[in-house]
Amino acid sequence: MMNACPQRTTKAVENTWTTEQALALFELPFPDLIFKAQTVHRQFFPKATMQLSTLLNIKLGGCPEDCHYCPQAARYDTGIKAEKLMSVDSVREQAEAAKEAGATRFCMGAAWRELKDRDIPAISAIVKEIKALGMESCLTLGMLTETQATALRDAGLDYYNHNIDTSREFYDKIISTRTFDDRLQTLQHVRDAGMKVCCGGIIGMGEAVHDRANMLVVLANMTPAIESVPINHLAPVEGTPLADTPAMDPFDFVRTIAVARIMMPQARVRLSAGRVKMSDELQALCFLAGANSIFYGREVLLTTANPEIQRDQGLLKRLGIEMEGKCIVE
Ligand code: SAM
Ligand code: DTB
Ligand code: SF4
Repeated sequence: MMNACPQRTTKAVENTWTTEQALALFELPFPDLIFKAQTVHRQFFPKATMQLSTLLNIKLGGCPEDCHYCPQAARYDTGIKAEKLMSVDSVREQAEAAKEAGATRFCMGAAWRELKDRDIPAISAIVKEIKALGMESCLTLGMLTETQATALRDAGLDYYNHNIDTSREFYDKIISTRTFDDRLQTLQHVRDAGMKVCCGGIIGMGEAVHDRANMLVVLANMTPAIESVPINHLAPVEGTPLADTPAMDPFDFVRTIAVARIMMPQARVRLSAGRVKMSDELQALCFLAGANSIFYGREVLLTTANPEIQRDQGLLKRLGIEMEGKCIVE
Protein backbone atom coordinates (compact mmCIF):
# COMPACT_ATOMS: atom_id res chain seq x y z
CA MET A 1 0.00 0.00 0.00
CA MET A 2 1.20 3.52 -0.72
CA ASN A 3 2.57 5.39 2.28
CA ALA A 4 0.27 8.41 2.41
CA CYS A 5 1.89 9.98 5.46
CA PRO A 6 4.48 12.57 4.37
CA GLN A 7 6.39 12.39 7.67
CA ARG A 8 6.93 8.63 7.48
CA THR A 9 9.20 6.44 5.41
CA THR A 10 8.95 2.68 5.20
CA LYS A 11 12.27 0.95 5.90
CA ALA A 12 13.24 -2.42 7.27
CA VAL A 13 13.52 -2.52 11.04
CA GLU A 14 15.80 -4.77 13.12
CA ASN A 15 14.23 -7.00 15.76
CA THR A 16 17.20 -8.99 16.97
CA TRP A 17 18.60 -6.62 19.56
CA THR A 18 20.73 -8.01 22.38
CA THR A 19 21.37 -6.64 25.87
CA GLU A 20 25.02 -6.09 24.93
CA GLN A 21 24.09 -3.98 21.91
CA ALA A 22 21.64 -1.91 23.94
CA LEU A 23 24.17 -1.40 26.75
CA ALA A 24 26.80 -0.36 24.21
CA LEU A 25 24.44 2.42 23.09
CA PHE A 26 23.89 3.57 26.69
CA GLU A 27 27.67 3.69 27.15
CA LEU A 28 28.33 5.99 24.18
CA PRO A 29 29.48 9.54 24.96
CA PHE A 30 26.32 11.68 25.16
CA PRO A 31 27.06 13.69 21.97
CA ASP A 32 27.75 10.50 19.97
CA LEU A 33 24.52 8.91 21.20
CA ILE A 34 22.45 11.97 20.29
CA PHE A 35 24.11 12.17 16.87
CA LYS A 36 23.27 8.51 16.22
CA ALA A 37 19.69 8.94 17.43
CA GLN A 38 19.24 12.04 15.23
CA THR A 39 20.65 10.21 12.20
CA VAL A 40 18.22 7.31 12.63
CA HIS A 41 15.33 9.63 13.46
CA ARG A 42 15.68 11.63 10.28
CA GLN A 43 15.76 8.51 8.11
CA PHE A 44 12.36 7.46 9.40
CA PHE A 45 10.85 10.88 10.18
CA PRO A 46 12.38 13.33 7.69
CA LYS A 47 10.24 16.21 8.90
CA ALA A 48 10.24 17.58 12.48
CA THR A 49 6.72 16.85 13.69
CA MET A 50 5.09 16.14 17.03
CA GLN A 51 2.24 13.65 17.36
CA LEU A 52 -0.27 15.02 19.87
CA SER A 53 -2.35 12.66 22.00
CA THR A 54 -4.83 13.76 24.63
CA LEU A 55 -5.19 11.48 27.65
CA LEU A 56 -8.37 11.16 29.72
CA ASN A 57 -8.94 9.07 32.83
CA ILE A 58 -12.33 7.46 32.21
CA LYS A 59 -12.34 5.40 35.42
CA LEU A 60 -10.54 6.88 38.42
CA GLY A 61 -9.01 4.97 41.33
CA GLY A 62 -9.92 1.92 43.36
CA CYS A 63 -7.61 -0.46 41.48
CA PRO A 64 -6.88 -3.80 43.21
CA GLU A 65 -3.31 -4.07 41.81
CA ASP A 66 -0.12 -3.16 43.72
CA CYS A 67 1.94 -1.30 41.08
CA HIS A 68 4.31 0.55 43.42
CA TYR A 69 4.29 3.73 41.35
CA CYS A 70 0.55 4.10 41.00
CA PRO A 71 -1.61 6.63 42.84
CA GLN A 72 -4.77 4.80 41.74
CA ALA A 73 -4.02 1.56 43.58
CA ALA A 74 -6.70 1.25 46.30
CA ARG A 75 -4.19 -0.08 48.82
CA TYR A 76 -2.12 3.14 48.95
CA ASP A 77 -3.26 6.21 50.83
CA THR A 78 -2.97 8.82 48.08
CA GLY A 79 -6.20 10.74 48.67
CA ILE A 80 -7.79 9.47 45.45
CA LYS A 81 -11.43 8.36 45.72
CA ALA A 82 -12.70 5.73 43.29
CA GLU A 83 -15.25 6.87 40.73
CA LYS A 84 -17.45 5.07 38.22
CA LEU A 85 -16.78 4.77 34.49
CA MET A 86 -17.42 8.15 32.80
CA SER A 87 -20.51 8.54 30.61
CA VAL A 88 -20.19 8.46 26.83
CA ASP A 89 -21.41 12.08 26.67
CA SER A 90 -18.75 13.37 29.08
CA VAL A 91 -16.01 11.52 27.19
CA ARG A 92 -17.25 12.91 23.85
CA GLU A 93 -17.12 16.48 25.23
CA GLN A 94 -13.50 16.00 26.26
CA ALA A 95 -12.60 14.46 22.91
CA GLU A 96 -14.20 17.36 21.04
CA ALA A 97 -12.11 19.81 23.07
CA ALA A 98 -8.98 17.74 22.37
CA LYS A 99 -9.66 17.78 18.63
CA GLU A 100 -10.30 21.51 18.73
CA ALA A 101 -6.90 22.00 20.42
CA GLY A 102 -5.17 20.03 17.62
CA ALA A 103 -4.77 16.52 19.07
CA THR A 104 -5.11 13.67 16.57
CA ARG A 105 -5.34 10.77 19.02
CA PHE A 106 -7.61 10.39 22.04
CA CYS A 107 -6.24 8.04 24.72
CA MET A 108 -8.36 6.80 27.58
CA GLY A 109 -7.24 5.00 30.72
CA ALA A 110 -9.11 3.02 33.37
CA ALA A 111 -7.84 2.00 36.81
CA TRP A 112 -8.70 -1.62 36.24
CA ARG A 113 -6.69 -4.82 36.66
CA GLU A 114 -8.50 -6.18 33.60
CA LEU A 115 -11.44 -5.41 31.38
CA LYS A 116 -14.71 -7.08 32.49
CA ASP A 117 -17.06 -8.38 29.81
CA ARG A 118 -19.93 -6.41 31.33
CA ASP A 119 -18.13 -3.14 30.49
CA ILE A 120 -17.55 -3.95 26.82
CA PRO A 121 -20.81 -2.35 25.53
CA ALA A 122 -20.07 0.98 27.29
CA ILE A 123 -16.42 0.96 26.17
CA SER A 124 -17.40 0.12 22.58
CA ALA A 125 -19.87 3.01 22.54
CA ILE A 126 -17.08 5.35 23.68
CA VAL A 127 -14.71 4.12 20.95
CA LYS A 128 -17.37 4.65 18.30
CA GLU A 129 -17.87 8.29 19.42
CA ILE A 130 -14.14 8.99 19.16
CA LYS A 131 -14.00 7.44 15.70
CA ALA A 132 -17.04 9.51 14.65
CA LEU A 133 -15.00 12.63 15.48
CA GLY A 134 -12.32 11.46 13.04
CA MET A 135 -9.71 10.98 15.78
CA GLU A 136 -7.52 7.96 16.40
CA SER A 137 -8.54 6.06 19.52
CA CYS A 138 -6.39 4.40 22.18
CA LEU A 139 -7.45 2.58 25.33
CA THR A 140 -5.57 1.26 28.36
CA LEU A 141 -7.84 -0.86 30.53
CA GLY A 142 -5.52 -3.49 31.99
CA MET A 143 -5.39 -7.10 30.86
CA LEU A 144 -7.48 -8.34 27.92
CA THR A 145 -8.52 -11.79 26.79
CA GLU A 146 -8.38 -12.75 23.13
CA THR A 147 -12.16 -12.34 22.78
CA GLN A 148 -12.13 -8.93 24.46
CA ALA A 149 -9.35 -7.71 22.16
CA THR A 150 -11.45 -8.77 19.17
CA ALA A 151 -14.48 -6.93 20.59
CA LEU A 152 -12.45 -3.71 20.93
CA ARG A 153 -11.10 -4.11 17.41
CA ASP A 154 -14.67 -4.59 16.15
CA ALA A 155 -15.68 -1.36 17.89
CA GLY A 156 -13.01 0.39 15.78
CA LEU A 157 -10.22 0.80 18.34
CA ASP A 158 -6.92 1.81 16.70
CA TYR A 159 -4.38 1.40 19.52
CA TYR A 160 -4.22 -0.49 22.81
CA ASN A 161 -1.74 0.71 25.44
CA HIS A 162 -0.33 -1.86 27.82
CA ASN A 163 3.13 -1.21 29.26
CA ILE A 164 5.75 -3.73 30.29
CA ASP A 165 6.88 -0.94 32.66
CA THR A 166 10.45 -2.19 33.24
CA SER A 167 12.80 -5.11 32.62
CA ARG A 168 11.71 -8.69 33.36
CA GLU A 169 14.48 -8.80 36.01
CA PHE A 170 13.36 -5.66 37.90
CA TYR A 171 9.62 -6.24 37.43
CA ASP A 172 9.05 -8.15 40.71
CA LYS A 173 10.34 -5.19 42.73
CA ILE A 174 7.53 -3.05 41.28
CA ILE A 175 4.45 -5.28 40.85
CA SER A 176 3.46 -8.57 42.48
CA THR A 177 -0.20 -8.92 41.49
CA ARG A 178 0.40 -9.84 37.85
CA THR A 179 3.41 -11.13 35.97
CA PHE A 180 5.57 -9.83 33.17
CA ASP A 181 4.29 -12.73 31.05
CA ASP A 182 0.66 -11.73 31.75
CA ARG A 183 1.51 -8.42 30.14
CA LEU A 184 3.12 -10.02 27.10
CA GLN A 185 0.05 -12.19 26.68
CA THR A 186 -2.30 -9.19 26.58
CA LEU A 187 0.00 -7.54 24.04
CA GLN A 188 -0.16 -10.68 21.90
CA HIS A 189 -3.97 -10.62 22.01
CA VAL A 190 -3.91 -6.98 20.89
CA ARG A 191 -1.64 -7.85 17.96
CA ASP A 192 -3.60 -10.96 17.00
CA ALA A 193 -6.78 -8.89 16.88
CA GLY A 194 -5.07 -6.55 14.39
CA MET A 195 -4.79 -3.41 16.52
CA LYS A 196 -1.75 -1.18 16.84
CA VAL A 197 0.40 -1.62 19.93
CA CYS A 198 1.33 1.17 22.32
CA CYS A 199 3.80 -0.21 24.84
CA GLY A 200 6.54 1.33 26.95
CA GLY A 201 7.61 1.77 30.52
CA ILE A 202 8.71 3.97 33.38
CA ILE A 203 12.22 5.29 33.98
CA GLY A 204 13.44 6.52 37.37
CA MET A 205 12.03 3.80 39.64
CA GLY A 206 15.50 2.87 40.96
CA GLU A 207 16.25 0.48 38.11
CA ALA A 208 19.81 0.02 36.82
CA VAL A 209 21.02 0.91 33.34
CA HIS A 210 20.92 -2.78 32.34
CA ASP A 211 17.21 -2.84 33.32
CA ARG A 212 16.56 0.08 30.99
CA ALA A 213 18.53 -1.73 28.29
CA ASN A 214 16.64 -5.00 28.82
CA MET A 215 13.26 -3.27 28.81
CA LEU A 216 14.10 -1.67 25.46
CA VAL A 217 15.34 -5.02 24.09
CA VAL A 218 11.96 -6.62 24.84
CA LEU A 219 10.11 -3.70 23.25
CA ALA A 220 12.35 -3.50 20.18
CA ASN A 221 12.22 -7.22 19.47
CA MET A 222 8.43 -7.39 19.37
CA THR A 223 7.30 -8.59 15.96
CA PRO A 224 5.75 -6.89 14.11
CA ALA A 225 7.40 -3.71 15.33
CA ILE A 226 5.34 -1.67 17.79
CA GLU A 227 3.94 1.62 16.62
CA SER A 228 3.92 3.68 19.80
CA VAL A 229 6.38 3.71 22.72
CA PRO A 230 5.54 5.82 25.78
CA ILE A 231 8.60 6.55 27.91
CA ASN A 232 7.31 7.75 31.27
CA HIS A 233 9.49 9.54 33.81
CA LEU A 234 8.32 8.34 37.23
CA ALA A 235 5.90 10.89 38.67
CA PRO A 236 6.50 10.20 42.38
CA VAL A 237 3.22 10.38 44.32
CA GLU A 238 2.90 10.75 48.12
CA GLY A 239 1.49 7.58 49.64
CA THR A 240 2.87 5.20 46.99
CA PRO A 241 5.89 2.97 47.79
CA LEU A 242 7.96 4.87 45.20
CA ALA A 243 7.15 8.33 46.61
CA ASP A 244 10.67 8.90 47.92
CA THR A 245 12.66 7.38 45.07
CA PRO A 246 15.82 9.48 44.59
CA ALA A 247 15.72 11.68 41.49
CA MET A 248 17.67 10.39 38.50
CA ASP A 249 20.17 12.32 36.40
CA PRO A 250 18.07 13.98 33.66
CA PHE A 251 20.78 13.15 31.09
CA ASP A 252 20.23 9.44 31.81
CA PHE A 253 16.55 9.96 31.01
CA VAL A 254 17.49 11.62 27.69
CA ARG A 255 19.87 8.71 27.01
CA THR A 256 16.98 6.27 27.42
CA ILE A 257 14.91 8.19 24.87
CA ALA A 258 17.84 8.20 22.43
CA VAL A 259 18.41 4.44 22.78
CA ALA A 260 14.67 3.82 22.33
CA ARG A 261 14.76 5.90 19.13
CA ILE A 262 17.75 3.99 17.73
CA MET A 263 16.30 0.57 18.59
CA MET A 264 12.75 1.41 17.44
CA PRO A 265 13.27 3.83 14.56
CA GLN A 266 9.78 3.33 13.16
CA ALA A 267 7.87 4.16 16.35
CA ARG A 268 6.41 7.33 17.69
CA VAL A 269 8.34 7.64 20.95
CA ARG A 270 6.24 9.54 23.46
CA LEU A 271 7.74 11.76 26.14
CA SER A 272 5.00 10.74 28.53
CA ALA A 273 4.58 11.21 32.31
CA GLY A 274 6.77 13.63 34.23
CA ARG A 275 7.02 16.27 31.48
CA VAL A 276 5.50 19.02 33.63
CA LYS A 277 8.54 19.06 35.91
CA MET A 278 10.99 19.26 33.00
CA SER A 279 12.39 22.57 31.81
CA ASP A 280 11.75 23.58 28.20
CA GLU A 281 15.43 22.91 27.57
CA LEU A 282 15.27 19.36 28.93
CA GLN A 283 12.18 18.65 26.83
CA ALA A 284 13.98 20.01 23.77
CA LEU A 285 16.87 17.62 24.48
CA CYS A 286 14.36 14.74 24.64
CA PHE A 287 12.96 15.82 21.26
CA LEU A 288 16.51 15.97 19.84
CA ALA A 289 17.06 12.46 21.21
CA GLY A 290 14.07 11.24 19.24
CA ALA A 291 10.85 11.82 21.20
CA ASN A 292 8.18 12.87 18.72
CA SER A 293 4.92 12.45 20.60
CA ILE A 294 3.50 14.03 23.76
CA PHE A 295 0.38 14.02 25.88
CA TYR A 296 -1.13 17.38 25.15
CA GLY A 297 -4.34 19.30 25.67
CA ARG A 298 -5.23 18.57 29.31
CA GLU A 299 -3.48 19.73 32.44
CA VAL A 300 -3.77 16.32 34.06
CA LEU A 301 -2.58 12.96 32.78
CA LEU A 302 -4.52 10.36 34.77
CA THR A 303 -4.07 11.96 38.20
CA THR A 304 -0.80 13.93 38.00
CA ALA A 305 -0.08 17.26 36.32
CA ASN A 306 0.68 17.81 32.63
CA PRO A 307 1.82 21.08 30.97
CA GLU A 308 -0.86 23.52 29.90
CA ILE A 309 -1.76 23.89 26.20
CA GLN A 310 -0.22 27.36 25.85
CA ARG A 311 3.14 26.21 27.22
CA ASP A 312 3.25 23.28 24.79
CA GLN A 313 2.15 25.32 21.81
CA GLY A 314 4.73 27.98 22.69
CA LEU A 315 7.51 25.41 23.05
CA LEU A 316 6.74 23.69 19.71
CA LYS A 317 6.59 27.07 18.00
CA ARG A 318 9.91 28.19 19.50
CA LEU A 319 11.50 24.94 18.29
CA GLY A 320 9.85 25.05 14.84
CA ILE A 321 8.30 21.61 15.34
CA GLU A 322 4.99 21.13 13.54
CA MET A 323 1.97 19.48 15.10
CA GLU A 324 1.37 16.28 13.16
CA GLY A 325 -1.68 16.17 10.93
CA LYS A 326 -3.60 12.94 10.79
CA CYS A 327 -1.93 10.29 8.61
CA ILE A 328 -3.97 8.08 6.30
CA VAL A 329 -1.60 5.16 6.72
CA GLU A 330 0.76 4.45 9.60
N1 SAM B 1 -4.74 0.02 34.79
C1 SAM B 1 -4.23 -0.13 33.51
C2 SAM B 1 -2.89 -0.81 33.51
O1 SAM B 1 -2.12 -0.64 34.46
O2 SAM B 1 -2.57 -1.50 32.53
C3 SAM B 1 -4.15 1.14 32.70
C4 SAM B 1 -3.72 2.43 33.36
S1 SAM B 1 -2.08 2.49 34.02
C5 SAM B 1 -2.14 3.88 35.05
C6 SAM B 1 -1.06 2.88 32.63
C7 SAM B 1 0.41 3.11 32.83
O3 SAM B 1 0.63 4.39 33.40
C8 SAM B 1 1.18 2.18 33.74
O4 SAM B 1 1.48 0.95 33.15
C9 SAM B 1 2.45 2.99 33.98
O5 SAM B 1 3.41 2.73 32.98
C10 SAM B 1 1.95 4.44 33.86
N2 SAM B 1 2.00 5.13 35.18
C11 SAM B 1 1.12 4.97 36.20
N3 SAM B 1 1.48 5.71 37.26
C12 SAM B 1 2.63 6.36 36.92
C13 SAM B 1 3.50 7.25 37.61
N4 SAM B 1 3.28 7.62 38.86
N5 SAM B 1 4.57 7.73 36.94
C14 SAM B 1 4.81 7.34 35.67
N6 SAM B 1 4.03 6.49 34.98
C15 SAM B 1 2.96 5.99 35.59
C1 DTB C 1 1.41 5.68 29.60
O1 DTB C 1 2.42 5.03 29.28
N1 DTB C 1 1.44 6.79 30.32
C2 DTB C 1 0.12 7.30 30.58
C3 DTB C 1 -0.76 6.36 29.71
N2 DTB C 1 0.17 5.36 29.27
C4 DTB C 1 -2.00 5.82 30.24
C5 DTB C 1 -0.21 7.37 32.02
C6 DTB C 1 0.74 8.23 32.80
C7 DTB C 1 0.21 8.29 34.21
C8 DTB C 1 1.03 9.17 35.10
C9 DTB C 1 0.53 9.13 36.49
C10 DTB C 1 -0.83 9.70 36.69
O2 DTB C 1 -1.17 10.77 36.11
O3 DTB C 1 -1.59 9.14 37.50
FE1 SF4 D 1 -4.07 -0.43 38.66
FE2 SF4 D 1 -3.04 0.28 36.31
FE3 SF4 D 1 -2.44 1.64 38.58
FE4 SF4 D 1 -1.47 -0.82 38.26
S1 SF4 D 1 -1.01 0.98 36.99
S2 SF4 D 1 -2.45 0.00 40.13
S3 SF4 D 1 -3.15 -1.79 37.17
S4 SF4 D 1 -4.42 1.51 37.57
